[in-house]
Amino acid sequence: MSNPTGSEPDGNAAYGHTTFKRSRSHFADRITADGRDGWPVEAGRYRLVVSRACPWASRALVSRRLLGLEDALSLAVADPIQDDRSWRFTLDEGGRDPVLGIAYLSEAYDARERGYPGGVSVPAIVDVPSGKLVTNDFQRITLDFATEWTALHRSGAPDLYPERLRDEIDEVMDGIYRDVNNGVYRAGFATEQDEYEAAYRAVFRRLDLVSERLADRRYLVGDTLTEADIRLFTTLVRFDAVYHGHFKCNRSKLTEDPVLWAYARDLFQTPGFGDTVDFDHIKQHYYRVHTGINPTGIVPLGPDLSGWGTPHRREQLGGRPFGDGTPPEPSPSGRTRV
Ligand SMILES: N[C@@H](CCC(=O)N[C@@H](CS)C(=O)NCC(=O)O)C(=O)O
Repeated sequence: MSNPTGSEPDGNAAYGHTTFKRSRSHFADRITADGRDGWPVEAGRYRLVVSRACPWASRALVSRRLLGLEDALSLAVADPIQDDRSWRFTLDEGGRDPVLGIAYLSEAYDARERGYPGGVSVPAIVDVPSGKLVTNDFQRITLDFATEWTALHRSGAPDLYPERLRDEIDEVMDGIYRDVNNGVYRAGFATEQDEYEAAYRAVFRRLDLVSERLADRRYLVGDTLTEADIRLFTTLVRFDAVYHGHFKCNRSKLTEDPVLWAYARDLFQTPGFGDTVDFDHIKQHYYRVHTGINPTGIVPLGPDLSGWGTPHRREQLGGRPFGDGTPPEPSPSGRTRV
């Protein structure tokens, strides 16, 4: 079986290094049904910290919604703009997360391990009673939601990582991670022409393959939604807003590939996907935080987002989005902005 977490062996996520390498997540404890790492699955005990700008954190947002974990696992949303102390809770009253009582996510990292050398990243799961970070292992968090948090899933929750399809899901996710999810970052943060070109080519080579795969099947693996679709979605939904321009992945836009565009709209319009997306947070974060590639910090007004709500006609391909289950209730906050 391929490596489902897909972490690269070493390197760091410092943007601006000659070769962009994503760091291995530093805190890789797992929250499991049997609590073997000391962190048992428990309703109300943990807080998920995200930025709605971040594709890795957005996986966790979608998965939490599809599985109905909202009541069991509360949510803290960071300001899309980090300052020099990184992610902060300036969107909350008084600039503090109301449950954890902290102003910066780094305080939870410090509570776990003072002075650890890695960056402060989202997604992160914090143990509410102790205020300590449990995990920031973005590749593992959603797999554990699907397989370890089952006792707390809503009734009708889909199986996002079905056992009989895991090898195929892992293989598909591997290529998508390397060339697409992380490929756009390698292109965007390249500091050498040939490195950028290699990443750009890999992005579009993989997207072309994925587009072919999705031409006559509704979802990436099997005939239901899986973890693989969540991981592709979080990059596709950002593609025209930030990766096409800001990261120079500009051979074509998502909206110019009829298959991928219809697939992305299909997911976007499925409860649990589009209702987690905040295009304003996405654009603010990328264009204002990465001053190395956008020194003026000007945030573009486009693209026009009105197409996201248009009919996709992918139902004609069949497929059973939630398998034997049911969709989640529409988001009470009605977040979808388009
Ligand atoms: N834990 C993963 C990261 C997920 C990630 O890269 N999140 C970004 C936001 S999209 C982040 O928090 N970056 C800040 C940092 O790594 O210091 C890593 O170490 O690379």
